[in-house]
Amino acid sequence: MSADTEYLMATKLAENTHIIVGMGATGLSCARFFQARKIPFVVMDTRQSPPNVAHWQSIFPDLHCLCGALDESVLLQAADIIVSPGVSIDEPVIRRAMAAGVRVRGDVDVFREVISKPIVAITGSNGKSTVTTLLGEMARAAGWQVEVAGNIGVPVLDVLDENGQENSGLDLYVLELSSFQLERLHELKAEAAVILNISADHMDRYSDLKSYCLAKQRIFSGVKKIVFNREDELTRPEDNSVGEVVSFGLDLADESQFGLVRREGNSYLAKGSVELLDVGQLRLCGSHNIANALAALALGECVGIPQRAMLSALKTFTGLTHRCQSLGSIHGIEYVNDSKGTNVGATVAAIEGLCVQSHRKVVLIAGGESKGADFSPLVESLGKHARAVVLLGKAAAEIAGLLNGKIKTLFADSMDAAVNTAVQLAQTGDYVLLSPACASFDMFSSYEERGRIFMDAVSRLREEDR
Ligand code: UMA
Ligand code: ADP
Repeated sequence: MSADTEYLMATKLAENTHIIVGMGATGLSCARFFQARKIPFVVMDTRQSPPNVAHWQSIFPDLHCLCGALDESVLLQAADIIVSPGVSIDEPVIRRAMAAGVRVRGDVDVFREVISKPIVAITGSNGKSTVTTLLGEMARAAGWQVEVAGNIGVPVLDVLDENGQENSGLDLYVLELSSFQLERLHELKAEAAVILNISADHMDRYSDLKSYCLAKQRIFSGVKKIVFNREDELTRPEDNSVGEVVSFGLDLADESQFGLVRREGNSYLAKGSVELLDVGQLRLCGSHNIANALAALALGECVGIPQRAMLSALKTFTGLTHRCQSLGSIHGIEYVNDSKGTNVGATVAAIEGLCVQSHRKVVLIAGGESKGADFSPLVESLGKHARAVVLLGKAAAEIAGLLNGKIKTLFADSMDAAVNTAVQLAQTGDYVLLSPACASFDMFSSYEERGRIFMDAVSRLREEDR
C-alpha cells in the first residue's frame, strides 16, 4: 500500500474535496483549475503506474494520488468526482458512488458551470476535428476571438485563464466533444450543436450502437439551435421539442437548409438553391469533406459568423494532418495519409471520398486495434474500389478472414514493410492509402506516430527515386 493510500484511507477527506479520476491531460487541467480556485482535490488513476506521475508532482508538490483499483471508501467521501474520458462511468465502483448520491461528472460539466460565452459543440463518429478546426478558422476570419478545445486535444478547462476564469474578450467557444465526454455531461446549453454522422465506434465501451447514440444525443441538452445530417437519421435530435433545427446533406436542399447544387457539370455549396461556393474552390478533398464544409457553414450561420468570412476560410483551409492528406505522387501512384481513419466508417468515407468520383483504385493499408468493430462495411467498399489490401496489427487476421480471398491480401509486420508491399501492388493512377479503420495502440503510441512513420516511408521512396 502506498503512503498516499494509507493517508487517504486513514484520514477523512476534508470537506468539499473533489476527486479527479485520471492522470491524463483532462485530469491535469482539472487539477490546475481546482488549484487556481483553491478547491481541495485528490487524484486517482486506475493504472498502477500512470505515465506522468513525476510531472504532476513537479506541479503539485503536496499532491495526494492513489493509483491502481479505485478505492470505493475514498470515492464515497467526495464532494464531486470528475472522471476523465478514458475511464468508463459504468465502472461498478463509480456506479455505486453515484447510487450513494455522490455527483459524478466530466470536465466539460465543470467548465460549463463557470463560463458564459456561447458554445458551438460538435460531435459525430467522424469529421469532428475537421469541422471544429474549420469553424474556428471561419470565426477568426471574421475577426472573432475564439477558443477551440475539447476532444481535439485541448482540455476545455485549459482555455480558462490562470485564475480559472473566462477570458472576458472572448466571442465564442468551439468544442469538439466525444461520446465519452458527452455521456458524463449534464446540460451543455450550447448556442448551436451538431451530430455530424454516426457509425459504430468504441464498441468496446458501449453495449450496443443505441447506447453510443444516446451518449451523442446529450450534446443537444438545453441547446438553442441544432444542426443535423439529413442523410443520417441517427444524427437527428431524438427530442422533437428542442430548439431551431437546420440540416445539411450532399443533395439539393430545401430553402434555408444546406446542400449541393449541381449545374453544368459543377457542384456548388448552397443554401437552398442559392449557390455559395464552387466545390472546386475547396482545398479539402473527398465528398465527406464537402459534408464537413456544409456542416461548418450551417453552424457558423447559427451563431452569426458573416458568410463572407466563412467562405474565405473555406477557400484557404487545407485540412488537418493525418486526415486524407495527399503526399503527392511517385510514378503516377498517389500516396494518402489517413492515419486518423481509426474506425470503419472513417475508412469507408476515405475510400469512397477518393475513389467514387475519380474511378481510381486503391491499395489500402489497414489494421490495428479493432475496438470491437464490425468490419463488414469495409469489406463491401473494398470490393468496389480496392486493387489490393495490405494488413498489419492485431486486427489483420480478422479483416483477412472477412475478405476471404476476394481481394488480393498481403500481411506486413511493420509500416515500412506495408508501404513497400503496397508499392509493388499498386498500378499507375492508383492511390496507396493508409486508413487503418483501427486504433493505433497495438503498434504505435498514437495515430500521429503511425501517420508520421507512413509519411517517412513515403519520403524514403521519393529519395530512392532521385
Ligand atoms: N486511463 C486509465 N485509467 C485512468 C485514466 C486513464 O486506464 O484512471 C487510460 C484510458 O483508458 C486511456 C488513457 O489512460 O487509454 C488516457 O485517458 P484519459 O481519460 O486520461 O485521457 P486524456 O489524456 O485526459 O485525454 C482525453 C481524451 N482521451 C480519451 O478520450 C481516451 C482525448 O481524446 C482528448 O483530446 C483530451 O481528453 C482532451 O479533451 C483522445 C481520444 O482518443 C484524442 N479520444 C477518443 C476519440 O477521438 O476517438 C474519444
Ligand atoms: P474525428 O475528430 O471525428 O476523428 P477527423 O476530422 O479527425 O474526425 O477525421 C478523421 C477521419 O474520419 C478522416 O481521416 C476521414 O477518414 C474520416 N472523415 C472525416 N470527415 C468525415 C465525414 N464527414 N464522414 C465520414 N468520415 C469522415
